Formats: sequence, C-alpha cells, structure tokens
Amino acid sequence: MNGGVRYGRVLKAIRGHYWVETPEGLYHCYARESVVKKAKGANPIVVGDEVTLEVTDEAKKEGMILGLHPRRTKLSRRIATGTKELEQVVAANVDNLVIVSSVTDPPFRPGLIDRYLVAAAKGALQPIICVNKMDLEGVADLRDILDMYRDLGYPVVLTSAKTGQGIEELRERLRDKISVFAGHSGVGKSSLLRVLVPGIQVKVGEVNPRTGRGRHTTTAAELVRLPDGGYVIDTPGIRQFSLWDLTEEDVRKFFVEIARYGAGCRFADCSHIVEPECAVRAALEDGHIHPRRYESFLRLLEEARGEIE
Ligand SMILES: Nc1nc2c(ncn2[C@@H]2O[C@H](COP(=O)(O)OP(=O)(O)O)[C@@H](O)[C@H]2O)c(=O)[nH]1
Ligand SMILES: [Mg+2]
Ligand SMILES: [Zn+2]
Repeated sequence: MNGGVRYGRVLKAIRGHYWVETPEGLYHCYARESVVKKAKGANPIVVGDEVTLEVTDEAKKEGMILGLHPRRTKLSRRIATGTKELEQVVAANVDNLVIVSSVTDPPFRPGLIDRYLVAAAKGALQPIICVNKMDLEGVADLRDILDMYRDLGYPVVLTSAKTGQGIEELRERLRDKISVFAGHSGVGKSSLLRVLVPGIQVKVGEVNPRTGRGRHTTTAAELVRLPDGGYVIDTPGIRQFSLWDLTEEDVRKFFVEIARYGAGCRFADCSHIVEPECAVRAALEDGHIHPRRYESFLRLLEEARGEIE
C-alpha cells in the first residue's frame, strides 16, 4: 500500500537523501521542496529531526518527507565559508552531551570540559562528564576537580573502555535518550561507542589530529541505535564544534557558581575581573570557586567578546 503517512526520526542525512526510522521500518526518503525551503540553511533536515513522511513505495521502503517537527534542542557548530560565518546544525533533538576526557594520554583538560558545559547549557542538553582511561594511573590527581564538578551538580562517570569499568553506569544514563559524544581526540570516544554498541562502524584512532578529519572522510553524522533503547550520534566532526553565537551573557549565566556568587557583588554589572567588593573574586580567594573554573571563565569571556578565536 502506497500513500500512507508515517511519523519518524531521521537517522542519516546525506545530500538530500534521508533515512527515516518509523515504527513500520526504515524508509529512504527525499524531502518535498517546500520543507527544505522553509528550513533555511545549508542542511535543512538533520539527523535527530522528527518528520512526517508519505510512503511513495512500500515495497521499496521509499518515502517523501512532508513536514518537519519543531526541534526540542539543536546542536550547532560555527563554520567559516569564505568570509562569512555560518551556523551549521549538526543534529536535532539531542538530549545528552557526553563530555569525554581521559585520566591521562591525552592529559585531562578541564578547560575543554568547561567549554562543553557552556555549550550544553546553551543548547539545553544534559551534560555528562565522562572520564575515560580509568585503567591508567593518575586519577588521584583529579579527585579535587572531579569533586568540584559533582558539587556543581554535574554527573561524573568514570570509565574504561578497556576494562569495562563504569560502562553500565554510562549505559543507564544513555538509555532511551539521544546522546552525542564530544571531547579531545584520543580520549576514547570511538572506543566507548564500540563498547556501547557492539558492531558499530567507528574508526578507532584514525582521526588526523591536525585536521581533525578521519582519513576516510565521512563527515555526515548518523544516529546509531543503542541495544537498550535510545541513540548515539557517531560523528567524527563533533568534537570540533565551536560555540555558536556565544555571548558574554551566556558565559556569565552558564558558569553556575560564578552567576550565584556574582549576585553578591557590589556592582550589578560587575565583570568579576577588576571591580572592588567583587563576591566572585572573594569566593575564589576563599576556595569556594575553583581557580581552574575562574580561568576557563575568563577565557570564554574573551572569546565571547571576539578577542580571540
Ligand atoms: N588504556 C586505555 N586506552 C584506551 C581506552 N579507551 C581508548 N583507548 C585507546 O586510546 C586511543 C584513542 O581511542 P579512540 O577511541 O580512537 O579515541 P577518540 O579519538 O576519542 O575517538 C586508542 O589507541 C584506544 O585504544 C581506555 O579506557 N583505556
Ligand atoms: Mg574517534
Ligand atoms: Zn564581581
């Protein structure tokens, strides 16, 4: 029977071809021009999008996307094309941002975690801080900073893709959600995905650290089903994503403890850098705000002001 209407989720999108999962199976679809036009931008329909489609050939499992549903969340990155900067939506309706770092090799970098925490807050994603390579020495040195993240209310999961430590806890947090993994090259994102999704086609250790591109470049993101329900997004490019349209206000708001202490500053518009009677700097001196966080805060502020790239 042709002509039936289905409701589904885009798992894969490549140059005008969409693979949409529905309760009735996977359909290879094109999109009606009006849908593409309405959603402006280079990639109007992205993985994670919820769509309505009309079946054009049930036997061949082909369809036409008729409508795009409003996005709950979107994951964007900033891309430069010639002189212009554009927002590129990488995925829609993502729930979790799994911020992967490693105990060592490459070294643990809280600055990158803070950057992703801001990105998660801005994108309304639930951040999960995942510290991988727990089988290697060195976690004792991280206790203090990891406790700090826990005290701020962020979930911290300690894993080893090698020994399986923490994988069950991670699995629980990903169940029935759409999750994306981000983090520096070499921390073990692909390895974790391979443990979570047996049979997944990800390349381990094959990303060129200089260009950030895989050797066999497939830049398209894809939603991969987790055995227990939910999806992970396998994208080689995601770890590079920069903060789209980051404002100073975002930075001030999304460093939660700085926003909290900042309410006590003498000046309502205190920058927390030079003013007298600054409650944030007082909290920093008293050890209530971690110096690494304050450092990250300053760095992201500069970035939001456009002083650095
Ligand atoms: N010791 C140890 N090595 C790991 C672990 N996870 C990944 N690796 C190794 O770290 C390197 C980079 O892993 P990969 O998954 O490609 O990292 P990605 O760049 O974040 O995707 C590979 O050589 C992996 O075998 C782990 O938990 N423990
Ligand atoms: Mg990888
Ligand atoms: Zn202040």
